[in-house]
Amino acid sequence: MLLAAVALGACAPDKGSRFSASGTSIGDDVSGTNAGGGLKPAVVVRLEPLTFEPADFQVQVGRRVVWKWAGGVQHNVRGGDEFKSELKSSGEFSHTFDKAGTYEYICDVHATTMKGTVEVVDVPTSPTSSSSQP
Ligand SMILES: [Cu+2]
Repeated sequence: MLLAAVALGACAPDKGSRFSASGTSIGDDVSGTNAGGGLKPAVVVRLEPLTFEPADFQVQVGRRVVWKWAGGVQHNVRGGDEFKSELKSSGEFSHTFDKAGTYEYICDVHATTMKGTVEVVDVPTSPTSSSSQP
């Protein structure tokens, strides 16, 4: 009994710390939280005069994407019914993707050249990491 408890006790924290050392940001985002407001964006997309850079990319569920106006040209960012920014020529807009899926977005002003796709993927969660914490 005692031996088993000691062995477990010695083993669990070690495992836990190795886990968090290798995947800190991922674990925090997913299990932690409600809103993730203070987190760094996972991706920053620049709005160049006629394109999004990068236009197509992948993020994990719960991560925030920021669009930054770079060229002094009026643009907006609209992803169907999911998110929509104002029409403006500077500043930024951000959106946090809470569900996995593929989200196409465009700039309404330059819809022929400014379009992209965000692929939101589930984060693999390790079954033991949350329950092994004291
Ligand atoms: Cu535009």
